[in-house]
Amino acid sequence: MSRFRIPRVPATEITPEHVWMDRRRWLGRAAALGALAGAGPAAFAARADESTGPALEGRTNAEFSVMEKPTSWRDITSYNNFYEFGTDKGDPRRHAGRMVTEPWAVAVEGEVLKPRTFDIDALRKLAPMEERIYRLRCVEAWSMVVPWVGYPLSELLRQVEPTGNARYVTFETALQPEAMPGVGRRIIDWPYVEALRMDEAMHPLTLLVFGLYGKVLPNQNGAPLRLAVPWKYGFKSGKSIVRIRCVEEKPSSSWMVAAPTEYGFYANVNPDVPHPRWSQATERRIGDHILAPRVKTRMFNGYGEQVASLYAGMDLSRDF
Ligand SMILES: Nc1nc2c(c(=O)[nH]1)N[C@H]1C(S)=C(S)[C@@H](COP(=O)(O)O)O[C@H]1N2
Ligand SMILES: [Mo]
Repeated sequence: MSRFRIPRVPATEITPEHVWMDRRRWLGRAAALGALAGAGPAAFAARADESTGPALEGRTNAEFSVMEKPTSWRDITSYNNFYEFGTDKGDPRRHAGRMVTEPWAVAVEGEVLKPRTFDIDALRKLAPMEERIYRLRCVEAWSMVVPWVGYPLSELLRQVEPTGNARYVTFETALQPEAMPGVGRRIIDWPYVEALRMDEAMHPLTLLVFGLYGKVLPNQNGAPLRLAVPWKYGFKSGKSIVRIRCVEEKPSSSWMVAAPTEYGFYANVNPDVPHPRWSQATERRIGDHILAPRVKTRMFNGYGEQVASLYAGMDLSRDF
């Protein structure tokens, strides 16, 4: 394959900031070289990997970003879950290009004083541009470190002024059957819906994400906007969101409806509470050598200091 590849270093290695910055510059050069690499399907694929949208630059958020080496662009954009496009990890990259992301609007409604439909450009400009890169861990049975570009969801919610009855927030994602080969299969009840408790939704680590690696999000990662909730399992972070609703009653999510004994409302990363069909005590770092030892998963994915207080007094084996 003539497609460029980011050199792989063990992901467990802690990389100092300046090395990471150098690597980003290198990435930019590699992308430019890839674009010059000439004709042929491989060259086309390399360009398809890079978002065609405008750059989304920003500075790294020092408060929340981790120092671990980010997963490569290639791995972040080719090993995905986005069941609307199929259940294989490679399906989203193969098929998501057909999703129409322009124009795009997001309705923010329900128990709010000022319901409003936001155009995607208005949303991109809603919050200050400073410190918008959040390099965060995300975990499932596998894990990555992703340099997301976005801002806290609370910035958007504040604009619509949730009422005192707003105790939960639901996120409904796009349904474009003509572009989504996966929705013909009733694996889950489309559209994909997820939800958070209001205090979780207002937490500064709950991000509305528009880009990664300084680029507009590729479709397979949830263009044009998605959630990132780094202390929860990946499925809580809905991709390609079209509706955000503040509600009073505890909502169900697509996964809770599909398999209630397997997926709870909270889905906090918790090495001590196994999924009914597998242990969640360890994770495989995407990009690590296939024989590299699995990494111990940390409570709240390592964000306990920031979020544990949200769950004080709760039994997390029952409220899983
Ligand atoms: N709309 C939608 N959002 C979704 C999903 C999906 O199937 N559809 N999958 C979820 C799951 S199971 C995971 S693990 C993450 C994966 O995000 P990533 O591919 O960017 O790593 O997206 C979540 N958001
Ligand atoms: Mo997932």
